[in-house]
Amino acid sequence: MRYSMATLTKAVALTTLTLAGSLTMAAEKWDMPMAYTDSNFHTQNGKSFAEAIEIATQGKLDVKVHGGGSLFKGSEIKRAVQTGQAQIGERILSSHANEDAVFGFDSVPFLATSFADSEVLWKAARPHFEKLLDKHNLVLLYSVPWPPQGIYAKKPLNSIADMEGIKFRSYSNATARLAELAKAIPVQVEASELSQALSTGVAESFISSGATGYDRKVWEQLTHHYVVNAWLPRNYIFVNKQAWNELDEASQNVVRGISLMAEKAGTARSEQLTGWYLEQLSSNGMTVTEAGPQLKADFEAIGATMTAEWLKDAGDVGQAIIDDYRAAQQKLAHN
Ligand code: PCA
Repeated sequence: MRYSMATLTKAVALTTLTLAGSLTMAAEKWDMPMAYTDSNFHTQNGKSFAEAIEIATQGKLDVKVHGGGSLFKGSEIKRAVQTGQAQIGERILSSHANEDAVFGFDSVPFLATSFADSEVLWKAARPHFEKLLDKHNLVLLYSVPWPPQGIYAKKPLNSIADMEGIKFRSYSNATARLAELAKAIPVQVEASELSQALSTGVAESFISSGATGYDRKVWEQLTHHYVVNAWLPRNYIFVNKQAWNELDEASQNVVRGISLMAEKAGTARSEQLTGWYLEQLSSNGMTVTEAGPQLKADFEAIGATMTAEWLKDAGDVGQAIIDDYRAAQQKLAHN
């Protein structure tokens, strides 16, 4: 993990410097709906973020986290923040790819399969993504990746042919498309409703991280997890533009500084927990293994189709993100 103390120190300094200014503002309350369960690492990180803001502003900005889709369901959070029903929120970015394909830049199969590459891709995408969010009346604060995505099933999968006809839970356009290309049947289910969907037979397989397998104790219904490292989807934290503009500059700087720290800390936590989650799946009785050669080759073929489709749908902005990502990778390789 490239984790720069200097960046953190800069953020702390920025926060401290602006603290005095923030003390004069009127008390402000922000509701922060989050989609994933209270114990999930994203939600924990969001809670630390909210606490840090409260401390740094001495209670002048009070951010109240509502985890597990308790205030707004995952699928409603973005709209709630866009329309000002909530001031700030968190959601998985690729679930909005049905509004604009650019939201799916993190789910292009096998484009960025490690934390290091995910970081490079994020840096390349961020300026383009901020412009897109602006059109949706949102201001970006930070983003944290989930661990890499692998396949869960209740039988061994040796090739994609073994997925034909199975009910495959999706959480985004990309995951639904993957199901279709594998001749499985896509069913959209929120992470918070996954256990129920698995136990009632609404879904019997899905693609996700070890984090969600662990959070939802999927070993109660499923038997296999195949490590595929298809992509690292991101959650992002966004603020309603008006709510943001109503904050004085000093408080905006406090929030920006803490966002920087939350992104670093959340990303480090995600990476740190990746292996641990897989160990938990395994110690609870699941077979956790690398996808075999045929299954891997089949996923790569599906990935190539999905990449071509995404590039077409995401247009010039999508292409610019990929070009900037490739250029950044090349620069890193030459350093
Ligand atoms: N967990 C979330 C999104 C990606 C992930 O790893 C889910 O399965 O809904």
